[in-house]
Amino acid sequence: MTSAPEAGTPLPPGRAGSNRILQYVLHYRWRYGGGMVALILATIASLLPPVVIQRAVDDLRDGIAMDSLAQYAGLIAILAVVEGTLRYYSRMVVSGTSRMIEYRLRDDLARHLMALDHNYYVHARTGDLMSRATNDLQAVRDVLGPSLVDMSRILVVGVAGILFMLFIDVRLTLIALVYLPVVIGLMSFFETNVEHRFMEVQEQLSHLTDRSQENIAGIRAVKAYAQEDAEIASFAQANEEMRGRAMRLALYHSGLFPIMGVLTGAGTLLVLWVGGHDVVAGRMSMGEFVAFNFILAVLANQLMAVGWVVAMAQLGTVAIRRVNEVLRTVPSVLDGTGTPPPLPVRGEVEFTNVSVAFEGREVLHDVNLRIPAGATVALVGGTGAGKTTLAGLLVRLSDPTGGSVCLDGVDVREWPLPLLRDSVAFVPQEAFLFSDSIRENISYGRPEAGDAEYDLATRISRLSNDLKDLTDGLETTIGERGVTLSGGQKQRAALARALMKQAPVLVLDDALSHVDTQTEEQILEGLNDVMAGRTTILIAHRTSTLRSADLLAIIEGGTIVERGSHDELLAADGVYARIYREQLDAERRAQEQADIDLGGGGA
Ligand code: DGT
Ligand code: MG
Repeated sequence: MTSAPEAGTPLPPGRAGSNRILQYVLHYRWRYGGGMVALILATIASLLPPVVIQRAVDDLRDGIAMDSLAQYAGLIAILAVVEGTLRYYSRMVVSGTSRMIEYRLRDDLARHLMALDHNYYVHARTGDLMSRATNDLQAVRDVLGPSLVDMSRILVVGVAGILFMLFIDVRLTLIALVYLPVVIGLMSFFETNVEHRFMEVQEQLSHLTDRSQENIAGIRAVKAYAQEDAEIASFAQANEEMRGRAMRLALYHSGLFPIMGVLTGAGTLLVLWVGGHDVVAGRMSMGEFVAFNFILAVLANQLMAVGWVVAMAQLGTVAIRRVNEVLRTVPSVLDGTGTPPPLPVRGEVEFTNVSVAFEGREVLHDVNLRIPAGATVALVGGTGAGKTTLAGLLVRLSDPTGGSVCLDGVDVREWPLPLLRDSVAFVPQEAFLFSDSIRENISYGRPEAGDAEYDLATRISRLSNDLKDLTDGLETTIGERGVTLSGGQKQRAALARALMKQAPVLVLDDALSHVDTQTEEQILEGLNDVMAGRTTILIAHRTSTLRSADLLAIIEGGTIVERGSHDELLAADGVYARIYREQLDAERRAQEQADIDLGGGGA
């Protein structure tokens, strides 16, 4: 059998077609087995008192001594204690196991969500994932715990009860169960309906979670556009839809229970009538009649719960499917299995005939670029040109659809992912900070860093100037996603974080766009020192930033159309020269406008 991996050991991410939940159930088969045995014994213990009562009643008719009556009573009491203990044990074991499975699944889900790549999150919705990781996981636990116990109990009581009844009187048993076919028909009707309704409820819940999450995360945009009322109205509408769906589910969910009550009640009535006649006619003893009714009552009690349990099982099935859907997604970026590259990493980067397409649309094609170890290369191009996409290939945010990307002569797809990502410090276009202290944020991934490293990173990123103004310096907590910092501060914190890694390759994806020109120049100057001998890929729009690069690669129409140093490209008088002149013009006009404004204000 496939043994489930211990929580804490990395799982092979989502083998397609594997059913993680079933694997766990099989893994705990002995615990489940123990619980089931206890359950069966408890059930038998619960069905024995009627037999004792049968004897007692028959003995009573024949006239017995008080002390043998006390013996019967004592026996029933002992049976009750045995049953209770066994039932407690089985419920404890099975519920406990379901919680263990829940814990492992939660662990797996978290691990899997970390393993899934950029592409997955382009399509996934946060709220939906949150809903699956919480509500659905709970439903899975319930079905593998309490619901499983209930289902098994009903099954065992059903089979054992019917056997007991058959043993007493076959004809009466058939009469008592005349309604069973109706029950089975009803069950299948409710089953499909509950499943559909529950699916609808969970989908709407995902949608609601998603909306709340977006509204809270995007509260600034909501307020800036005065959309509070509109958002509230649209949320209310979604919530109303949720209520409607939940009510429809409740209709089916609770419907079977009372119907079962009526049916079992009718069965009991028939038995009383027919059985009563049998006793009067002497075809059945009084004891048998009492015992039969007793068992029937136990059975009816259990059957009434069938509706409830069927519904629960249905909910569980849907939830299992939704959790498995996430677990089964195979990440498209998998750890390389080739021979590891030689260490230490030098930082030579080479793009060969690289093309990238998103959903059939080609964004980059036939890109060739070699960056010698230690060089600084700038990627230049209009917005949407594919600069981020190209740089992202190096850390495998996605993989190229054609061609190859090599670091130190080894295809990045062959690299072990952790080593690859340790070797390349990537400062993304949108700085992301966690709601933690600045220290925790910049030491992200390097918790063991010492003071000297913090000093260097904050000095080069010029974050040190801001730290003086912050109440607690490095220990200042910066709110969710760094809301208490300015755009430029966030970018510099992200830069400091990347510098802490001291990786052989640094990628700055428009990482200084919110920093003023003067500070930017200071940062680049400082970077020159720390990056000596290391490779830097610089993406920027300002030509003042770009001119320091050894090589500029101009991307247009999905490929590199020009390359060379700043001076060479100006001399060539091509695309770069045009961009440069346009920027100079714009700056000059801005300056003139400022002079006019100043002059006008002074007059
Ligand atoms: P920027 O940052 O505005 O200066 O532009 P670039 O040059 O960094 O552009 P980039 O690489 O982010 O995007 C190039 C094109 O590819 C653009 O049309 C958007 C598209 N694209 C980028 N990432 C994805 C993705 O994950 N999925 C899809 N479907 N399209 C993407
Ligand atoms: Mg970009």
